[in-house]
Amino acid sequence: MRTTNLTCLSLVGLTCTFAAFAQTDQVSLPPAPAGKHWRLVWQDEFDGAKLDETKWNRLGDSKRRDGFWIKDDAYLDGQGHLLLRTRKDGDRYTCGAVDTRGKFEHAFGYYVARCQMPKEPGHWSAFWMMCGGVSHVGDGGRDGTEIDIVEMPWRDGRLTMNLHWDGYGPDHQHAGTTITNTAAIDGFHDYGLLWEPDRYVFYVDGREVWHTAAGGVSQVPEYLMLTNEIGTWAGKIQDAKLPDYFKVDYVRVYDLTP
Ligand SMILES: [Ca+2]
Repeated sequence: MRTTNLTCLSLVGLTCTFAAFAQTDQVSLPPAPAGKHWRLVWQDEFDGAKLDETKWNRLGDSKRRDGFWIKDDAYLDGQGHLLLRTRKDGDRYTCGAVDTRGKFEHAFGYYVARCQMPKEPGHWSAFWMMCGGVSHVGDGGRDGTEIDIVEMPWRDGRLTMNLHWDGYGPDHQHAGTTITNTAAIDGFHDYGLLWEPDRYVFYVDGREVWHTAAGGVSQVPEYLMLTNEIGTWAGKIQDAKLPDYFKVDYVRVYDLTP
């Protein structure tokens, strides 16, 4: 984000406030259907010194997989980013997570987060959506689907996008894909979801990587989640040089309007 702002400043000499607004318009969005256009309906640029808790809940302090979600591990760096930190705290490993449950819940539209993934093994980052209906068995995923816009448990450029519905017990249903994008190992990248009433389309840096109608497509509002989690899916946390960070530059949500 800072790079973009500097570019805007150097090119047109405008204020930071205007540069940030101009950047909002520079997000690459999926093509809008004829007669419609995208409207920004919710965003957090993570500017300022403190996380806006009118938008986000910091999760914890609670056990989560092989570690703990700790509120103090979710904070702003003062340079326009949300940091979800993973660290060793005595004998335990802790990390940060936030969601918008009860604060922003939405169905359909385009959702994008610009993220820099962690480097070290044993923990993974995700940008995803969730609702209570995920646990309802029956009606496929129409009554709620866990939508994993991106998860990166590996450090070789593999990314995975997943859907889960009808609970997490014997009736659990799943669809997913794994892609390789070695560019994702370094720097910030955009992870997007176009959620239409009859399909989902997943994007990395504005490029479609998967589309599906698995589960019949959720028809209910869902909240956003940005999480880091500790577990062996991502390798051995004991081998990690900590602290390590999942950085998020912004989250933006767009709706189609006439
Ligand atoms: Ca269901």
